[in-house]
Amino acid sequence: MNPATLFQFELCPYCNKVSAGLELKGIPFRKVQVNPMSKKELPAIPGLPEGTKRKVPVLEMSGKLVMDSTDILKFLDAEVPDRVPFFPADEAARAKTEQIENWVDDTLTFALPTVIYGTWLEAAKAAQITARTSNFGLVQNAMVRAGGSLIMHQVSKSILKKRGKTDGHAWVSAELDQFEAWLGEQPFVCGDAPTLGDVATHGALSCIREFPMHAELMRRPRLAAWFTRMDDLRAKNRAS
Ligand SMILES: N[C@@H](CCC(=O)N[C@@H](CS)C(=O)NCC(=O)O)C(=O)O
Repeated sequence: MNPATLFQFELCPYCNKVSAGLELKGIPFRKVQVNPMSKKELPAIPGLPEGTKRKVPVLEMSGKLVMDSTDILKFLDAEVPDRVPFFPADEAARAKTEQIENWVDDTLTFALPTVIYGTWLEAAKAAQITARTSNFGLVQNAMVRAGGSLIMHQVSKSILKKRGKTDGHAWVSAELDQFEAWLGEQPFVCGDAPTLGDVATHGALSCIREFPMHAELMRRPRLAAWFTRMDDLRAKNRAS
């Protein structure tokens, strides 16, 4: 199989959802870090109305360009249906796993930046990671290292305000309670095998690996066991 190309930002939860899907399916791929300011690496998407905001992730695979993390995961499942099917056959299980993916897109992806950029220390770390992984020139790199944490911290504050929250860690913690309730005592949210909801949640949560919230997550025994299970499966299936 020809390697796919994932155009992404390193700390983008939507992009990390796609990485999780590609790894579980065993699809070889390379990442192209997109410059968040110019987005010059992003390929032109045919048919995209002029003036549409260009976003990551974008996946190039089998001669096609696909955007939007949910559409990309559906596309991957159609391309490689037999390995780790994302959609269970049972209707109720399918509705549950889709509900969890919607929660990832509508809630978790907004809550996570508040524990990635929420405190000055977190924001400084996020700026370093962005500068390290993005395709910046020398001047931009220095600017992001210096000013990125200010902007990121502001982004976190504005998300909290918009969502009527005051404390990002408490918010993410409450969302993790919700995911634990969905998980129950099962290995994965719909039983013995991972489905879309596991892929999306594990992908999005991968963004906080280098941040203090990750340690909080790993202090929850059931969640930590699930997270490690998903990590192991991704490592086992990942195309070399
Ligand atoms: N619904 C889209 C949302 C993608 C999205 O919002 N991506 C953000 C990065 S996390 C983006 O590219 N924003 C444009 C920008 O930063 O200029 C998906 O699921 O892929």
